[in-house]
Amino acid sequence: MRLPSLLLINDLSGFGKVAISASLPLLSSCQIETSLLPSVLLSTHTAFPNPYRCTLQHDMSAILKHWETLNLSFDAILTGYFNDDAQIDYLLSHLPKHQLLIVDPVMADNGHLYRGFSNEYPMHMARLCQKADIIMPNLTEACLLANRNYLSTYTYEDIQHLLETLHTQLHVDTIIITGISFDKQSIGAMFLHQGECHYCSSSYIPHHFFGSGDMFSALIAAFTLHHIPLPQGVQMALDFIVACLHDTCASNREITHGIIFEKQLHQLHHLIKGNYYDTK
Ligand code: PXL
Repeated sequence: MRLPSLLLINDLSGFGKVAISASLPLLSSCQIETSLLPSVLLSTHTAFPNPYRCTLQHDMSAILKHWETLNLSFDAILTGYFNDDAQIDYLLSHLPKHQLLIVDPVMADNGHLYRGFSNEYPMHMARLCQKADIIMPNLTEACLLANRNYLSTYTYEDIQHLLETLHTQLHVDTIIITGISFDKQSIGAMFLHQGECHYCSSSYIPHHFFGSGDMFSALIAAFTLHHIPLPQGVQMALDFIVACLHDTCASNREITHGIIFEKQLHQLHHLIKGNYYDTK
């Protein structure tokens, strides 16, 4: 019995629990055998002032070169945060063998590109998305990928139209837009999958939680690899994250220090083991 294998390409932020440090514990708890290709080394995520930052572009090419000699392949590759345009371009032509490419186009939030990215970065990210089977932008990233202005207010039909535009422009089968809220109490994800639009939501907790998107993409990747139907997987991912956000708020420590997911990891073990574990 083989566990599903996944290559996680994301940054390594020492403090603040984003990217690899938010995704890896979840993937392991979901019984996904995870390999790592770090894109950037940072002291903290970029919401802290002046983080130490070291691009691992040179290391990345050396690692991929070595892996070529081992003829490695993965059931899925999940990508997140990159250093710059050039790193995306490099990966586009050097991705190891895989069945499924899942892209979380981490680059922006609340209508703004993250610090340090060029104005051309979304165009490079769009090229990577064109190769993907699943993409999961937040609303800001979805607007940037579609090359349109940020939607500060929207209706269900606006998001449906945005999903269809992205589907036509990028030729991606499954598009999940996160951070969608139609009322004050709930927030969730709207997605286009097998030609149909769906919306799933959970309680809205009014704070900005760094790493929540990384947790979401890790869970969707894991649930997909375990053949859990997407509408069910999206709801499970949202509910799991909300439970972690409650733990984080209850702890009374700084929210920028990261989401407290540790207390809930056992839930993932039960979700996978109890219901959906693929024994092929
Ligand atoms: O969670 C997304 C993310 C990943 N990596 C770095 C970040 C952020 C969000 O701020 O700063 C370095």
